[in-house]
Amino acid sequence: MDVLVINGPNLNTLGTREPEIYGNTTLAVIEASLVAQGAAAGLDVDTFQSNHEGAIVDRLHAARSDGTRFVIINPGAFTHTSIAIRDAFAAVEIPFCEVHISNVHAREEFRRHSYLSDLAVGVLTGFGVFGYTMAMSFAVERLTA
Ligand code: CA2
Repeated sequence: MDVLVINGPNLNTLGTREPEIYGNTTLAVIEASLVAQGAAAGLDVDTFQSNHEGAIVDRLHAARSDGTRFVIINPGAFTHTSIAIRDAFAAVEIPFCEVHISNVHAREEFRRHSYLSDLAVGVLTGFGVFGYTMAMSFAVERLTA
């Protein structure tokens, strides 16, 4: 596929709790919308969610040989902890955009550091689930230009 959308831990429960922070859209709806947005531009989009760090590392390794040209990732809490996911991105050398639904800079101090941001093409944080749409628009622009 062309674009891989990865969501990390707990994001499978989107839309079911803490709607004041994360809204009430489910991950299934977000993923379907991104697949449609990519398809409208002639791009194949795959989606992946895991609560397990190693599974995300494995999926990134697989992306190296499955044709993935761009990754959109909301790493969830692994943003702030995972050198392993950082190292996987560095190894596969696939450009990526980091997305956060909430504004991580307006929350606890520990959310202000990301192990991924300096490797990312760009970071979208605080735009709600619209951040995923914005990231996909960027991917379409980049891959179809
Ligand atoms: O704002 C974001 O998108 C985050 O990546 C979400 C992570 C958090 O650890 C990051 O600091 C910022 C947490 C995801 C938790 O997912 C939930 C889903 C539904 C309800 C509650 C949490």
